[in-house]
Amino acid sequence: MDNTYNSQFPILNTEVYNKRLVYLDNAATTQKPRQVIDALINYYLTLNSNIHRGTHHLATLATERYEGVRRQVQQFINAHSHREVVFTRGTTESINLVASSFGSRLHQYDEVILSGMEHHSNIVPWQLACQRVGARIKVIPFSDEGVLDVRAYESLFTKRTRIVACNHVSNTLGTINPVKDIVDIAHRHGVPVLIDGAQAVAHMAVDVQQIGCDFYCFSGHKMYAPMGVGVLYGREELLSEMPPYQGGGEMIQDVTFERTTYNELPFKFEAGTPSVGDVLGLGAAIDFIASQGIDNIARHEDKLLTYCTQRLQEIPRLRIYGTAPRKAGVVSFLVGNSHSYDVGTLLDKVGIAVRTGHHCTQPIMDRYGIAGTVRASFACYTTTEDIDALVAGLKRILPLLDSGI
Ligand code: C6P
Repeated sequence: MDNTYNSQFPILNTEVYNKRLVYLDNAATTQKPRQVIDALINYYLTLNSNIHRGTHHLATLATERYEGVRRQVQQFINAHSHREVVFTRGTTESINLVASSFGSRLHQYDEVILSGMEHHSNIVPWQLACQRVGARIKVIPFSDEGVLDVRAYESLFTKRTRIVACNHVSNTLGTINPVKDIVDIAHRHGVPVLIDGAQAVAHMAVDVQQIGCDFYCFSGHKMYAPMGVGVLYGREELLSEMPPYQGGGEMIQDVTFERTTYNELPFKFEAGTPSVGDVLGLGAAIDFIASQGIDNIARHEDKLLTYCTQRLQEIPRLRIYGTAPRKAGVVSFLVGNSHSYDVGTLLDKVGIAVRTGHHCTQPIMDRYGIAGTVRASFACYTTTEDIDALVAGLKRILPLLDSGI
């Protein structure tokens, strides 16, 4: 991996406050390569039309391309069928779809198991579903290092457990969770599992059949694609049984004022005009990842993680949150008693973009008794120079932090 990326990712040449931008906020969103931006522009320049509806040339072409990306996604995550790939607006919508549709089966006293390190997107939709019927949420605890307690997890199952939802990679701690084990244990109890893969798909090979999960959710914008598109993978058998999430155009077969029958999968879950251009951008992003090789990206980011973790030891009173043995390229930390926001604001002044705060994971913050962390997160174009810049930046701002500014 080298800085030829600067020509592929035009935004990486940006200067902030007359300094080279060091972009270390990739868990929030990755930057977009030129081929993704081109796919989006070309769609609006040459293809723009509504899909599945028209018989005209443009509509037919756009439909073919859109459905082509569905098959690309199918291959990308090794789904059994393209009918198992539903386009959504992002991870949040994918999880809400399942919590609302599959969640309509929940009854009073039923139980949903969530890990203690979930993003709010994988907590609140389940709370809403549980609150509607008087079901309840049980939480898998995790250690100080940020490792899920699998034994405690096993002990949470009862006859009333209806679903397990857990992330593949924690956006705050970086932990790579043992998703296959989580699924195997749940399946032994006859319980389906949703995996939130928002922080995984751009960083490691994902094979939904190998994991064995029932649902897998991710966002395009965290994998070099445009914002506004995401994916819900669902096992065909489950998706077939589930009621629609939203009603509207294209999700129907026949409509009268008395009753409606629904379209086949996956269209039953894609009501209304989709973000066609963004979906084509997602296809270009999958091509981009394939051109780099997902295993090369994973190796590169793993080296960066080791390097970053080592170099951060040079900063006095710096504590890393999340030290699991299996981690992705996410490093959360605090320096002394400084507020994460102060560190992030000062780093910004030297050109370094990190995220600060609770990262939409307040229960993790409560677990450690802190308000937030500073988070550096990597992508394929991140370099050791970027990490050197982070360390140099931290050294530079330390006196300001010490003086309480
Ligand atoms: N995490 C972060 O800075 P959406 O917003 O729908 O694309 O993704 C939601 C989401 C769900 N699960 C996980 C594990 C996530 O990390 C995110 C998004 C961003 O960490 C923005 S809060």
